[in-house]
Amino acid sequence: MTVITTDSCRTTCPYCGVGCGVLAKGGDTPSVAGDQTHPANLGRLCVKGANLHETTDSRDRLLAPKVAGRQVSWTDALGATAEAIRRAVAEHGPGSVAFYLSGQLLTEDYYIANKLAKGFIGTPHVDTNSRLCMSSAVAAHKRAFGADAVPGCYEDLELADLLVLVGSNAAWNHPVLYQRMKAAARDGRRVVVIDPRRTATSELADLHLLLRPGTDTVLFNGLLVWLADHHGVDQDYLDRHCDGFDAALAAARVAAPDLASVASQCDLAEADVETFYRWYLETPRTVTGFSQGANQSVAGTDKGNAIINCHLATGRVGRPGASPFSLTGQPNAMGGREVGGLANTLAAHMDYHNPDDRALVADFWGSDRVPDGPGLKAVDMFNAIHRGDIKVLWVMATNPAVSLPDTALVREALQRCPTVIVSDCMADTDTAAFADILLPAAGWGEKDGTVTNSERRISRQRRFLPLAGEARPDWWIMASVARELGYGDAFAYQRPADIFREHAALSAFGNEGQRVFNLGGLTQLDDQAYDALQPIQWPVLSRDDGGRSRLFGDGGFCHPNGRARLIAIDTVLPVTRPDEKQPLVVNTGRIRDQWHTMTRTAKAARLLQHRSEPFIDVHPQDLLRFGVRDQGLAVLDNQGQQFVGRVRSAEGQRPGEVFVPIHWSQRFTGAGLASALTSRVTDPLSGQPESKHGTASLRPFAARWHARLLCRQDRPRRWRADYWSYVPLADCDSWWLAGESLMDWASEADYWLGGMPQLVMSDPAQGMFRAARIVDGRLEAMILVDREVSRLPDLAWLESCFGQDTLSERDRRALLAARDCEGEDVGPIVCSCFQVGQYQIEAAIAAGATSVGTLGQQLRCGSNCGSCIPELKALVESSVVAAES
Ligand SMILES: Nc1nc2c(c(=O)[nH]1)N[C@H]1C(S)=C(S)[C@@H](COP(=O)(O)OP(=O)(O)OC[C@H]3O[C@@H](n4cnc5c(=O)[nH]c(N)nc54)[C@H](O)[C@@H]3O)O[C@H]1N2
Ligand SMILES: Nc1nc2c(c(=O)[nH]1)N[C@H]1C(S)=C(S)[C@@H](COP(=O)(O)OP(=O)(O)OC[C@H]3O[C@@H](n4cnc5c(=O)[nH]c(N)nc54)[C@H](O)[C@@H]3O)O[C@H]1N2
Ligand code: SF4
Ligand SMILES: [Mo]
Repeated sequence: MTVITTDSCRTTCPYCGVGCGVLAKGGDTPSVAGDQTHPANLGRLCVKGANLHETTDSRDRLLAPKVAGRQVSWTDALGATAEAIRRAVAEHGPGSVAFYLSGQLLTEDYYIANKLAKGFIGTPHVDTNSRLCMSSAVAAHKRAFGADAVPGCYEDLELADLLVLVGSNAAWNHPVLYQRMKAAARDGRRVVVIDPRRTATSELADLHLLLRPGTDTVLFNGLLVWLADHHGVDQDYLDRHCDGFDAALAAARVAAPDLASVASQCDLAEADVETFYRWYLETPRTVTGFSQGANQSVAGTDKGNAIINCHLATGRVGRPGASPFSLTGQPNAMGGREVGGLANTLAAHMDYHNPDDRALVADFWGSDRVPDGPGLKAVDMFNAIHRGDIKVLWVMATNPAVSLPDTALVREALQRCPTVIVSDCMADTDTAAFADILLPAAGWGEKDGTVTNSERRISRQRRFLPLAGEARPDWWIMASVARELGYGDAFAYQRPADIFREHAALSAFGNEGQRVFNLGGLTQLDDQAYDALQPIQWPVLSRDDGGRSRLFGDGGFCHPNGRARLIAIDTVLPVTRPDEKQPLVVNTGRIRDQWHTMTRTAKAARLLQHRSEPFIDVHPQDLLRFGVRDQGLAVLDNQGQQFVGRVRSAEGQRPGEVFVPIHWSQRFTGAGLASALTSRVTDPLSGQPESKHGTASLRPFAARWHARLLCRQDRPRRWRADYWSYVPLADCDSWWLAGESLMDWASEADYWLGGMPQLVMSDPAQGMFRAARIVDGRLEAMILVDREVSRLPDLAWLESCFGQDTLSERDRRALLAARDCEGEDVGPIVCSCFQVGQYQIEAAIAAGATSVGTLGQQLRCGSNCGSCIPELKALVESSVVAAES
């Protein structure tokens, strides 16, 4: 969409693990476009990537360090940070200091955090939000292959004749990779989606297995049994490369003896299970992609191994179009795993349980403080903080008050912790509210380093913007604190390239081939070569090594005997189970246009058009059962922790199960935290929480009134209302509001509008009230109240009135009608790129557009990033159904 001139910078998108290459330009009008030379995306970007330039201004940024709420100099902030750490170590030992890191740090930042904590402060308590994300996949890889290595690459998802997606809504969460999967459609290629709800990804499915949540191991154990009973096992491959097949099969026969048992345990039709098994049996080129529906479970590691077992039994590992494939979430989830960001690993894929590894790392760092054993995993770390065992917590590039399960306890822990240090690029996050020391981090475009994507590909993120305010790169902040603590010699880095070379050298140090993660060929990069580094897949063993797209194609696994292991899997079902008081299962996950806790994506107004409020997807049967209405508000309650959201009638849900988004924090809404509904239950091996399986009761929110409020951008964010949800727009701020008791609007209006209104319209019989405040001819604030939410107008036109310095007389007259009488109401925006609304699309369909392609030609919708194509398709299909019935 944006024309990029030659002076643009080649960098990488900071959102998902696809790791798309971006051409970015700074200056007065920043712009972005897809990098056609990057092998991950070949020029494509999804809607989040395409709107990156709208997130780089300084609004809402943390621009200076703060201690105890007061702005201070960097010297003081670094001093206070070092002093808190020094005191905790002296009084309570190094184990009283904890680091909670993130897969959104660059590898260089991550390396420094790990070196400072484990190597010099001497605390093992370094964990990361990857614990909530990929730790089950990590544990499964290690059990099966002996190392945390993804055997395949993106091309395999295209080459596969059978693509199985387990617990992945790739259409929304790995959109560019999904476009590649989709473009690979051909005769004979099949896709199976395994997910307890229908998603945008179902569009691609030849078969969708809407299984009972948490029963994936039964399904894959059943597959192993079926393969064994139908001559589907590659005995030669097993003999040459694998251990553990007999025990795995024996366990599978107990857990999933036959089709009937699998179908009943997973709540699937026997014929569908058989179809899936038959396709798997028949198709040598099979790839199984798995993501959070597998990982975020008390049996997350087992799910991964149950999937990998079937690939090992059929010899489908690391071969073109045949591999298990873990879809990683964050842009640098993989880099974090490489530097040892997880509490149970050391660094460069070395482990505590191997005494040689510990000695090697200590030797390389020249440190005698490397801890003896693993530290606390995220959920246990916050339990320890709550108990008072941790005195200093340093949170970096993650928002645990929102993303960890059981948010009430997490917030209490943050409250109790004597010193909380938060490094973030944004000022007002739910976690920052608990910070004693706030450190402003450089954001995307301002920082420089490397990230590793889902297919082990290392890419450069490059700087193309000046630092905002006093923000500094995370590595600089930590290296400066290290110097304050007296470790200057070990942290004398001048630039990220220095750190990268050291990280690469550690990966090769004492590595005689036993560690597959090896960047030996990159240890000699000079600064210029680092700047020019092209995307490359590890391992990279020598200077002229171009990297490796696949691993283990001919065996050569990383267990000491060089063989892979099949794992015996028993059935472990979700621990949090519905009962009479909390009869609904709560599934949680992502939406297309937002990134996690919205700190950055909500800055791009168009990314809030697709879903502007927290919502609850409810099956139509459950609407009746719980007395809630489509588009009405409802309350999910988990032992007093509540989630209030807009109900959406969803045929694609299984009855008895609801879905809520994870994105809304207390900064954006009064009570819309998914983590209020999930518990601290974790997988015993990986420590990953069961975030996909909470329980709750559901009741209608008895709204007596609904409202939209619009204000210029200098008003408070949070309101005195039973329900409020903040929706930043391009030219003003706005809110959804609702209340359970009636209001006297005439006397309340000045509270909402920040002063007395000049225009008022009121119809008490209809429960309607509208008022606008205009100062010196400029629209300042406006409120629109109605008894029925469906009667509230679309805000597009009103928003444009905030863009004017002086309202025209015509617009002033139309204000209370809330629409330009001559303009068109386009309906809810479906295509964010070209701002095409649902009514426009429906009108085009009614006028004869019968395909997504035609809609694209007529309205342009779906013709840029393609993220809305599943919805366009659904609109076309629903009109066909309507016409037929
Ligand atoms: N737009 C957007 N994209 C993102 C992100 C984002 O915030 N926004 N975040 C990124 C990150 S960090 C991650 S980790 C990835 C996550 O990517 P995904 O894993 O695709 O994301 P989720 O929506 O969390 O969950 C995927 C699916 O798991 C299903 N599921 C729930 N329970 C089960 C079960 O028991 N079995 C099975 N088979 N499926 C189940 C859910 O219904 C859901 O559709 O997305 C990345 N991409
Ligand atoms: N119920 C439920 N809970 C979940 C999940 C789920 O599916 N269901 N998914 C889990 C998963 S997979 C994940 S990955 C987590 C994600 O959850 P979080 O990591 O908590 O979410 P983010 O909003 O990505 O937090 C990143 C923070 O870092 C800041 N930031 C951005 N760039 C930088 C930088 O360069 N430096 C610094 N210092 N800060 C920066 C951002 O402003 C933001 O505050 O949530 C997990 N929680
Ligand atoms: S697919 Fe992921 S990496 Fe690519 S542009 Fe979208 S969010 Fe960024
Ligand atoms: Mo994640």
